[in-house]
Amino acid sequence: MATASARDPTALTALQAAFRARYGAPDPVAVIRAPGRINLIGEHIDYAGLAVLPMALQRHVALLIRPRTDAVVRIANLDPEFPTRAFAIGRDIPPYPAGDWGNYAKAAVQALARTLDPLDGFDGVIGSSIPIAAGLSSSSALVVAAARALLHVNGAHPMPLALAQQLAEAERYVGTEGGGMDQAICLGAVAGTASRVEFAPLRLTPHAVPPDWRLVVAHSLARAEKSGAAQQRYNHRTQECAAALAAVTAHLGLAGMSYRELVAARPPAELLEAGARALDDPVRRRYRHVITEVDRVTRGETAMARADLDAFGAVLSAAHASLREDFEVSTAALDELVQIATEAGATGARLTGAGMGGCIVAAGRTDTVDRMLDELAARFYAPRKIEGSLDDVLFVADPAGGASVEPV
Ligand code: NG1
Repeated sequence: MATASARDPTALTALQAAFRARYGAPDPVAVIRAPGRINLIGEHIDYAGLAVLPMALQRHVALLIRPRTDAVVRIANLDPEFPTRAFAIGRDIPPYPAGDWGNYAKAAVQALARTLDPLDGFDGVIGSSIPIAAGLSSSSALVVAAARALLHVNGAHPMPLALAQQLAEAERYVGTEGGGMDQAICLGAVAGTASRVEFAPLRLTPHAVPPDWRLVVAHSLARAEKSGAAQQRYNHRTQECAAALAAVTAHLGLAGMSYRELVAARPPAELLEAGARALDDPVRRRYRHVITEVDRVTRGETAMARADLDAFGAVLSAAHASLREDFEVSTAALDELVQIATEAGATGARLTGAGMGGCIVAAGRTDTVDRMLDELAARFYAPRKIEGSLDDVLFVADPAGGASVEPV
């Protein structure tokens, strides 16, 4: 994973200097790096147990650590927005108030303490290059980094996919009824690829991202905080999808089936017809998004395997329309970004992650990417005020590998 400029908060030198200033001797022993991700296709269906196609990012969380000899975890954050957090390891850790960043570390630590008790803690300094609350999975990267840190100082080495499954459960500590995509790709990604992620049992199948494809990430400048209204809206969508499943399976005489069993049992046209009969609006549209997104995941994967960027882009754009009209998780700014990217030569674009703010991903090629970046900069960002640099909100995604631990 690259650690670029001097102001990069994931650069080892920046973390080491902060560590020394904060804690003094002895020196830290290891750095954990956990990537963010873009989801290429398969949005709002992981929590229905349906397959998705995310890709890990070069943007990541870096956590520099040294072991402690007691059961305390202490983490200082290079970002002054997030004050230092210290707490005792235990099987029932009381959470900080909703929205506190320390809850993501507590989520990981509590889950591991329930299976690996007793554990020693660590002192850590954390930095992140993942835009926060942007649909790029900064939260799961933090959960994964805290977990890998605790495991490292205690000499435990679980298999990545078993850990991913455990951490998907663990992250619900913060109140989000999330699926398991983010933890899976953060731990299981292979550099240069996107992965089809399947659930129960968790399985990752990497697909090479064609080398001339360029995936542009553009931030709408609105945070989708999962601690307030966005969390309620997200959880409400998961409940709507569950209610749709119950009604449609009952209507078809297939009560008790999961979404995965249902889509294997009946063709999409029949499932859509059943939804139209059994459901009322807006649950009918939520369900229609889920059923049509399953087909888009298959088409997206096929397009990637054939290096057919036009077909891939068409899938992204169709997914955005579905997320906007049927799932209702887009915003005016996300729609504008999609429109600008498409007019600037992207073969397709869509919001990525949970939506309601956050980012889009737009598909282009080596010969179109500069125009996409230029037009997004001129038409979307130039008229607005950006905190930090343009590169923080507009960048090309490199397909990165999964979380790592390196001695320092
Ligand atoms: P974001 O908000 O992009 O980090 C969330 C969920 C995913 C998935 C997507 C929507 C968590 C940790 N992540 O991701 O599991 O459901 O929304 O596809 O809850």
